[in-house]
Amino acid sequence: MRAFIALPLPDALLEPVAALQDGLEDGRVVPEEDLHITLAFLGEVRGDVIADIADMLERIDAMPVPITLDGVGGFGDDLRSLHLHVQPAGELVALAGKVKRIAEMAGTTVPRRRFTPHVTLLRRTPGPVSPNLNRWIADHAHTKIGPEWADEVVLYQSDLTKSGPIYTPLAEGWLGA
Ligand code: 2AM
Repeated sequence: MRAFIALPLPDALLEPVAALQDGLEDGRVVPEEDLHITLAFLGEVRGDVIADIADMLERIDAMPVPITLDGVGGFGDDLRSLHLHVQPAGELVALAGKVKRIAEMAGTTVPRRRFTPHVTLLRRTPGPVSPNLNRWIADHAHTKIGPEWADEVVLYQSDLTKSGPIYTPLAEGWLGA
């Protein structure tokens, strides 16, 4: 199955982020319950490996991490997704490293990529950006919300469908527990 490990967006950030998304059109807005910060994207993972990751994640020994949303960004020259940047606080970067090591201990190979923490807000068909969306981006370029504490790390299954990805939580670990 396709899987990743992420922090669900802390409750205190859900309302302000959903309010920001209200002004977004020109694409598929990520539903509030799916908002997250990916710590490690795993790709295709075997069921027995998933079980080992779940087991280790449920026993993770780490402290809550501060989440500050800071500015707007996008992926792709033709903007296939729009996101809020997350400040790469030392605690967050360290947690991403720890989670990656858990996945590797269980036998996955986590793609070697720079960790660029973000919260995807909108996915769209790549192509020209409408004036409305350009205005939204300009208006929100200096958005800063937080810090709020994230205290839950979740292993998700991701199924890609025509109407967007479906995320199913498979296991969770509590930070600071
Ligand atoms: P995105 O939101 O920027 O698309 C589930 O797909 C999660 O894993 C999403 O947060 C997605 O980021 C991220 N993701 C998908 N493919 C990825 C890849 N190849 N490398 C890193 N992260 C990826």
